[in-house]
Amino acid sequence: MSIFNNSLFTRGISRFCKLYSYELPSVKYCEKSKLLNINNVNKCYFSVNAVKSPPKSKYPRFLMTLGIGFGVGTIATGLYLYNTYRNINTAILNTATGEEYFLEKAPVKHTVARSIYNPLDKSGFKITLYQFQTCPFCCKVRTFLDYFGFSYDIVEVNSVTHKQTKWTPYRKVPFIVIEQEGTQTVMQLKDSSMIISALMSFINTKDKHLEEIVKGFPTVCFMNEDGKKKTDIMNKYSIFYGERPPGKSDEEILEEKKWRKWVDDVYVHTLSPNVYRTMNESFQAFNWFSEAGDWKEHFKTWERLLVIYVGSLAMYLIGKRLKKRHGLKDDVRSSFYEETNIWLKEVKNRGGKFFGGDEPNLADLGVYGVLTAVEGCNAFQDLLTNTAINDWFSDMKTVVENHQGEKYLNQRGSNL
Ligand SMILES: N[C@@H](CCC(=O)N[C@@H](CS)C(=O)NCC(=O)O)C(=O)O
Repeated sequence: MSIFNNSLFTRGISRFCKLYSYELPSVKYCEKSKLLNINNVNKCYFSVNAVKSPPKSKYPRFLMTLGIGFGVGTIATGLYLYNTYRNINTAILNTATGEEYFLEKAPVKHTVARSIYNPLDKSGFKITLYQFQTCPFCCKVRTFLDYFGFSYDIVEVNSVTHKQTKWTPYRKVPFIVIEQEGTQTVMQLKDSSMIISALMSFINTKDKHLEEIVKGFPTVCFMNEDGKKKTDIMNKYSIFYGERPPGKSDEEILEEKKWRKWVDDVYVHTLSPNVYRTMNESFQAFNWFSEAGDWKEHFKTWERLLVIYVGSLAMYLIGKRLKKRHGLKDDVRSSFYEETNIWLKEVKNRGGKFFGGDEPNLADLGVYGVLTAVEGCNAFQDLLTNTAINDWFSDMKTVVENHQGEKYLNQRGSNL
């Protein structure tokens, strides 16, 4: 996106300069009397060769360049100030009603990288997950879908060309497209936590259709502390329980929500600086991503190599910035272990196998999901050696891979 913007910007500037280096000299070469004569102005403009050129001097060119620089600077500053002023003074009117999740028609079909089918899924949904195989947010959504036994197709998005997502203005993954068997309804659910909350609410409420549920998650616009407009999704960590007793105390509901948010706001940010800690580890991680994501299958060779080489260098550098931004220690591994231990202590305090008790809840699925994104990296091997995560992690793997939550989806039945 930024490359595209930069090239547009550069093209704009070069056109601007071309325009002026042509027009300004043509005016300059005109005799004063001709310039004053309205009838002669056009003639003068379009017949540069007909007018005798005065001897060239470097100073007017220098002054002209200075003038252009000054003009461009003034315009840029003006636009910046205008934008800042507009941001601060434009009232934010949130009219979102959840209608933004509905598409007029199903998007063009792209190659399905993998299909997961579970005969116990009676929802009638045809779900397509658009993802990067090793993006932690995508791994979180896959973990949720697998645990509850949803059937779904996977479209692997090309992270260089984004060819598969050109039809939508949403610039991130994961998102899912849901078509409903026997109806024209097509929905696009965006953001990993919103997707999980909406589908969990669907499982929990027999009397509500997904079409109504998504309206409880409107996308809202707000201003952050720096005066920048941002968007977020309301209630994205909230689950609707309908009339069915949730079988959980209020405290458990709040704790689950709090730790799901911790996964997105804290835990996930310990991953990148660890995975891309050194140039070597970064390169090794990208090679693993290529293997796990079957990039040979989905990308052209040059695209795959470009992503591996440029990506590993870029992420190594970005990893350093992320370390600062998210307040990780210089020894990034120790931050990774510390946060993991905080989580394991919470699990232990609850006394069960999982944070959710005998069965995992959405916080368990969140932590496990994002960790699977780095399972093949050195950082994860170090985590296994230096913390006691192994037991919880392998218990989670068993329940997710065996779709142990499928009974809940099966009991919920069809959306219709
Ligand atoms: N809050 C979003 C974050 C998603 C996100 O940041 N995805 C990254 C990939 S891990 C992305 O799509 N970045 C844009 C890009 O790579 O083009 C979610 O939970 O789904």
